Amino acid sequence: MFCYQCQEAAGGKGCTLKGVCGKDDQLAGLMDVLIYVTKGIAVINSEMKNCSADTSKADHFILDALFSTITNANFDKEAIKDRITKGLQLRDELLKETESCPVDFDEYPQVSVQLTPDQYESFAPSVGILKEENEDVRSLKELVMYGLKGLAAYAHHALNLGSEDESIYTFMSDALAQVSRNDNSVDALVALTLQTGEYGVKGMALLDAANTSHYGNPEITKVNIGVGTNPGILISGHDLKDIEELLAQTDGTGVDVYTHSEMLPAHYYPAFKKYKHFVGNYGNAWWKQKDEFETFNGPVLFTTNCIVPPSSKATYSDRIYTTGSAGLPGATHIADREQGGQKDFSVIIEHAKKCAPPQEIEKGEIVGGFAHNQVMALADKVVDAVKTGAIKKFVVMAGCDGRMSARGYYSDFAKELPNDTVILTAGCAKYRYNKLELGDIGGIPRVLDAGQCNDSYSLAVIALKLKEVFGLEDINELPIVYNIAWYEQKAVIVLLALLYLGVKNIGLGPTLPAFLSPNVANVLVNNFGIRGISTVENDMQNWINN
Ligand code: FS2
Ligand code: SF4
Repeated sequence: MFCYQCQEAAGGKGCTLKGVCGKDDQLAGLMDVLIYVTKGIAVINSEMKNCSADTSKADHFILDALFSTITNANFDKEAIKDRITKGLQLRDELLKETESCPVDFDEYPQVSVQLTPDQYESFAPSVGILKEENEDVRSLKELVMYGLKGLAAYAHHALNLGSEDESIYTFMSDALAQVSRNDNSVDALVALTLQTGEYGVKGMALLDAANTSHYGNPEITKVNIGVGTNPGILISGHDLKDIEELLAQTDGTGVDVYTHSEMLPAHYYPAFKKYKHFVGNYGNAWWKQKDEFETFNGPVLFTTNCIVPPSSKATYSDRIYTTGSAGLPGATHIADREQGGQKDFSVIIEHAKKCAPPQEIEKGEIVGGFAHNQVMALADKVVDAVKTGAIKKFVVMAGCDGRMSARGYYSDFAKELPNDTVILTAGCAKYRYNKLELGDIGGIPRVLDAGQCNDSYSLAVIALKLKEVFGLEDINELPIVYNIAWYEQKAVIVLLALLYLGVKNIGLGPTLPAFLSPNVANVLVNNFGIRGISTVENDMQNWINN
């Protein structure tokens, strides 16, 4: 196997024997085959769109296939094999349809590959990413692929809420087709990378509109981090449609619902506040789940990543459920909703009723809900604070958390920031500082949490609005410093989106991506000022106190 798509890539280079995430050689190979088959579908789909055909089945397949290969989303080999089989069937159906719209696919072996399930694993070594020999071309192709995976995740959540944007689907198929070719120049791939960022902005805007039109605009909310006395279900991941249905189905059952990790921002939406049994948030970022699921006592539902495969000694393995693109061997998978219907969470609810209530691991409240609409409602206060000098700088510390000890940097950085700075955050990165007592500036909390990683879009909207209010020409003239933590591929699309919006000098850590070749890293450094982190002391001096 060779995989270097996330921040934990072994030795800062790539996982070769087994993934640090827990993905083994067989699963990594199956995912390579799924990506290969998906590229074949995208090549055909890209052409079919020119023939005004109905491409929705292929569009939706592509979203799920890419999403299921994101780090920590799906560890279930059978589920990945099943997707390959369905992908090959879909590819054949699409090829039949092209008879009315003849196209030549000769240069794409992804379109003609013939495989039976017993051949999937042995075929994998012939389609791994190292098959692309040119290091820079490989780097750019994978940068685009990881951006597309992140975009697929966000478009998938929007689709679950009935929101779609044909231009995003067209771009995804075209981009997958482009990276499937052997004749790409570095310049063409650099252009494609920036275009991926453009569609990243569109994808996050689509999801933002879908979320807010269904559930209202996030508003300032205090979230309980203690526990109640009823048994509970812990819901993790990012999918708001899933939590909507779970909250409705648990209402009046005597089972409470708690959010975990990236689901915390569900509390900020007005639509979910009516539920008395929506008790609070349990635990911290994803990587602490091995301890926190033990003490939660009840079932855990993963709607997306980040799953950590339980160890053989874990007592909670039989309490894990997955749904959507998420998967874990041994866990019960909740089937997709039929069109117009709901998912059926009754098996989890019945399981919860037999469990003890969660054990308290902390007490108190955290505050969040500072997405663009809420921050704009406070705009006068914020602008005044900037004008009077009460706020000197905003520091965007969005992105992901992870288990690497070097990430202690982010807690220390937040603690060391001067009292006239405000942290703008989104994503699970926030758990490094959202429980610190950082106080407020004239009533504005010093940590403003916009929501999930996709709500980084909100931070961009806020920046663009501030640029307008202050009458600036360039977003980079704002007193905003970017110190972003990344882990998986959704952070890649967020980064590409920020680059597309013209944001320069982004600090990226705790390590730069292994998939950036030295030359590609140089392009990012020279054109966008991307910079790695060093020590808290140095970065404070160079980025904040300069
Ligand atoms: Fe955190 Fe994991 Fe949000 Fe990522 S819970 S690293 O999926 O997308 O952020
Ligand atoms: Fe390694 Fe990350 Fe790939 Fe897992 S997803 S195999 S940790 S690079």
